[in-house]
Amino acid sequence: MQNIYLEVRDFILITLGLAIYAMAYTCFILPYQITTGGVAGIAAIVYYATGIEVQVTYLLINAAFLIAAIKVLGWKFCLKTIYGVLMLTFLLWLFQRLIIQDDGSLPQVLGNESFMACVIGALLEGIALSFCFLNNGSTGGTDIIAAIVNKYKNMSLGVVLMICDVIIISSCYFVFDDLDTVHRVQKVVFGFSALIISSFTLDYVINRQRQSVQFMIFSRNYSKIADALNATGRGVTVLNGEGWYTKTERKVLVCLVKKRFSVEIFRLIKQIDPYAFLSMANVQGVYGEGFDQMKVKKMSKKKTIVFATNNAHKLEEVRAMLGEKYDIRSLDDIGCRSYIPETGASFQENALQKAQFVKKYYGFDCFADDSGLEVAALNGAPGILSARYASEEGHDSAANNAKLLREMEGKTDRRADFRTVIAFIEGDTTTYFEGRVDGEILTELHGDGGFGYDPLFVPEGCEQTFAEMTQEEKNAISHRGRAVAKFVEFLKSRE
Ligand code: ITT
Repeated sequence: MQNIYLEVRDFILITLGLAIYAMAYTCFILPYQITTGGVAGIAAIVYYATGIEVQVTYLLINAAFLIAAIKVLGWKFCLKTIYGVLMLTFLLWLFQRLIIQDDGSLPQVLGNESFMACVIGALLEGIALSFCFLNNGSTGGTDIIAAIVNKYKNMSLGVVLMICDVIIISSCYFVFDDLDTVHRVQKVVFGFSALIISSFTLDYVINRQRQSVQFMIFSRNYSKIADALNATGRGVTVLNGEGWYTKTERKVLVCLVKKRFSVEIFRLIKQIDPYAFLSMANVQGVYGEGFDQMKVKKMSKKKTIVFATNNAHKLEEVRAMLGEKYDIRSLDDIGCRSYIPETGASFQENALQKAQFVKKYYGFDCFADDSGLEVAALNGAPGILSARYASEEGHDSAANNAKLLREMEGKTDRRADFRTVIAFIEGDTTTYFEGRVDGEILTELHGDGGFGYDPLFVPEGCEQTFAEMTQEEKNAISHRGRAVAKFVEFLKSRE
């Protein structure tokens, strides 16, 4: 019931705001050929140039915006905007019918006082728009674009909209070709004046309505006052204090309310304790439940983590998986060109050795992986020797693949797996993450993507080798992809 009442109240106040807007626009803006910003400004320009009534252009442009908005945001979200657009279209039509003269022109109610018309029109527009916005309404236009963009991106449209307004208002210079340059410039100046006045009025009214105050209440009857404030739905905090002169314990109530409710608070306190001591201070902003939402973006400073690898392919794969949130630096990026020994007896030991090296000599939090191919028919070879399978210098993929094909000649059991172990050192703590993918070794090379043994390895359930897949396809199922996914989960769980 309360909700219905609030909705009906919103609609009534929005309608009132729209009526003031339509009246200001028809009586003070249009007859003096002033161009404001936004869709109303475009509609005005079309009207001055062609005589097409403003509500027609206004409705057509907004209908196009609304169709997009309904698709993206849904009906419910757009209901008040649809109402705003349709009602304003109707009211613009109505007010023009009410004052239109026999020759079809709109009367200049303030005679030759064009600038006065500009000031009054813009002031009333600002007040009217604040009525709409304060009651969750909208007049469509750029609000719709802002709502759509906001859904996907946390960006401020302010600058874009301001540029649009500047273009719209400036373009009225070209419409009045029967006027001399001075008068055309005057129209542009009036347009900007109107925009500035209405924006300032809008901000002023909205901020005044949102202005909050902080009461600090010192009273022996503090508990009764706190209960009474709570009973009106307001939050109260009790602070412990000490009266320095009397050396007695005092309780201080702190209560934040909208400024417009301050008289109500005074009354309530006076009824309970007429001798209460209290202060009221304007506060710049109040954020939290029942008040505004903080509109700052979270600091998005990326955390730097070093990936201890010399393998550019691996670096690229991992950056594709983690890069958005973390600044993944390579050994090259931190100036580490030393040979990092890998002398462990397992993937885990080797990964740890590499990560420890970076942590010890460069101080960065760091992760390293050790991966390799384990072929069942070769008793798990090449395993930790995967890079150096064909030669001691290592990393000769062609030679490694050729050797693997030779070793596998005539073997019917072609099962193999890739394994990755990641060691992550953060401060003093080391954590391991493991990933594995099973598959088969082919009898010939397929594909030229990926690296290492990719052209010979077909993962289980797939028909292509890793070398025939895109990087995303490989990352989604690969040993490293799986280990990194666990690593990402771990990083996320601590955010
Ligand atoms: P870093 O030690 O500098 O990180 P690396 O190339 O030696 O680079 P690994 O020790 O993790 O990397 O891997 C050893 C070898 O295993 C690697 O050179 C490849 O031949 C093979 N390998 C690892 N991951 C692979 C993958 O995703 N696809 C194909 N081959 C891979």
